[in-house]
Amino acid sequence: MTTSNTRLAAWVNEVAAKTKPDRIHWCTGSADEKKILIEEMQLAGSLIALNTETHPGCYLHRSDPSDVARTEHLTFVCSKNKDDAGPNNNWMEPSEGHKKIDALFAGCMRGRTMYVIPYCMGPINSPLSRCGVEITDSAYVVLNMRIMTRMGDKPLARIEKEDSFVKGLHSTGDLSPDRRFVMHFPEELSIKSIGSGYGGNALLGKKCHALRLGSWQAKSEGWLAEHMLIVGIENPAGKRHYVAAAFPSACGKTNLAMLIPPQAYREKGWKVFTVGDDIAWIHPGKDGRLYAINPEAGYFGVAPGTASDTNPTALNMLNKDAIFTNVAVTKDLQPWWEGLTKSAPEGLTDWQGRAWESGKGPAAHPNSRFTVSASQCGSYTPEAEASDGVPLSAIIFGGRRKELSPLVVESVSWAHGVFLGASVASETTAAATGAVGVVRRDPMAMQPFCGYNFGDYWTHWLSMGKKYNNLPKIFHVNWFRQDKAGRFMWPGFGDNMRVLEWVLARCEGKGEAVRTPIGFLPTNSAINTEGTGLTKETMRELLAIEAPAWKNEMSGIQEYFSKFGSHMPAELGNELKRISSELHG
Ligand code: OXD
Ligand code: MN
Repeated sequence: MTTSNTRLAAWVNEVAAKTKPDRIHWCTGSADEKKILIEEMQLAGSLIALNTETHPGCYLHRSDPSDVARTEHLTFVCSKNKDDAGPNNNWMEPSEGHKKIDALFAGCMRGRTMYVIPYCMGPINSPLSRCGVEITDSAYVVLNMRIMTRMGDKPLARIEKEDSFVKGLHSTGDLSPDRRFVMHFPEELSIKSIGSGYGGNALLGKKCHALRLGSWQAKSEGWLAEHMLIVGIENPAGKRHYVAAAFPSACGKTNLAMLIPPQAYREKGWKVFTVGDDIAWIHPGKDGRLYAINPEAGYFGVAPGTASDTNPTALNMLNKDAIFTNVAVTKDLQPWWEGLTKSAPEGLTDWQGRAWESGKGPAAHPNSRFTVSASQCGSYTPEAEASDGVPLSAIIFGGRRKELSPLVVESVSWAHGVFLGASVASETTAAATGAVGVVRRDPMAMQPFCGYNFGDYWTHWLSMGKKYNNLPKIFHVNWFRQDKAGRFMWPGFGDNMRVLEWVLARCEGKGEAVRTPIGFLPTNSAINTEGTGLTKETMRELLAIEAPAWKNEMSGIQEYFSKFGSHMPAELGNELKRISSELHG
């Protein structure tokens, strides 16, 4: 197969001339293609079939041990002006970026197959969706893109019709971190990534296209590309609300997207529907509301901690046709990870293929993953295919913070909501290389993903408040508060429904709240804690505002904002001043 699109054909030829593959395969997305790729990978030892009785169609892939997470320090935005990338991105001048990375691509596919993957981010017929083509030498990438995007013949036909696509060039290279780069050229709508086979670095439709280039395009076209799950919640009266929520990587987006309400809520008729677990493309509608689509078609979720009590919906969708990366396996080849069962079964093989021994580190890598089609999710809703997206009632920002940040707070205005998003801070996780558990600023959970200057990004967010009059309400939540003994104070998971109930009540003009300097907080009895065993004292603590600690936080935010100099929108400075003065008052 080839293509009638001359730009695409020319680019594929140009890449082949540079990388020198032995053969070129245009991916169609067919079932036969999948079967052949799996067989080839099994022969090469890069895919291991799991237990066919308990996990039919499931496979394990083990990465190079130095290639198990996103590498933010090797990720660049190569815009013409450094200022456009902003202090939140690593920057390289575009011609220097091309030169550096092209030297690594020279001849890198010798002896390998070059796969050409046409893909579509978003429902195939939606005007809000965007297409791309990823060229890669990794069959693992092809199999994952097949699940995570609409891939093959249909996107190619759309590309040929529209003559518009993002160019993504990827090679695993020699997998050395010393020769690894992920570069974005936003003005050219192109991506080049070499030296890693890891999801966020290698499945270019996801973070590189849908977030970094997506956010750049969204700014110039008047929409938002966000690191957000999308969930539908139906109340007992049958009214369905959609909520988009941004949390940093590995902070429970998949769990919230697939939440199962507590039994008493289910009995009353509350229902939850999953639209997406990681990325939302949000467009203003004619009615002044914001509408979200999930550009992805599958989940690339964190395995550890996924269990029958934390996320039974996720666990149930992993019993067939899933790819597991860097998990452990049991004696009879079932996937296993920390948290799956109360204790580790005998005879585990760890994520590096070694016999596992207790006390010698985790059996599954802390950032081990599953890849599975969204349609296998028990709470999947066909609304995920709606071409205009789903209307948002609320936007929630959240971080992982042991202290300070209350369970939930509602913004007093759109500008204050943008401030709440811009001031998100969170403890780092294993989703990126580097230290874990360190508090860092992660505005809108987009620190690793915003493809341009955060100052301009916040200005763009603020502009929505000036243009549209039916916008969702904005909230901030923190599920991760700990007591002095280091125990989580809030039960989380399904019980987060209790907070969402208050959030949705507020969206309907109900729900009791008190105005504080940092926003509207639920009154002490506004959140239903029946059946949780939570004491009044714990709830009081979860909703308390400690003025000295908050003043300190405001100084930290001010210092952070000052990095963005003249790009910093005045409105956020005004919010900061207002809150600081109310805290002093
Ligand atoms: C992800 C991430 O893989 O955020 O979604 O790292
Ligand atoms: Mn993510």
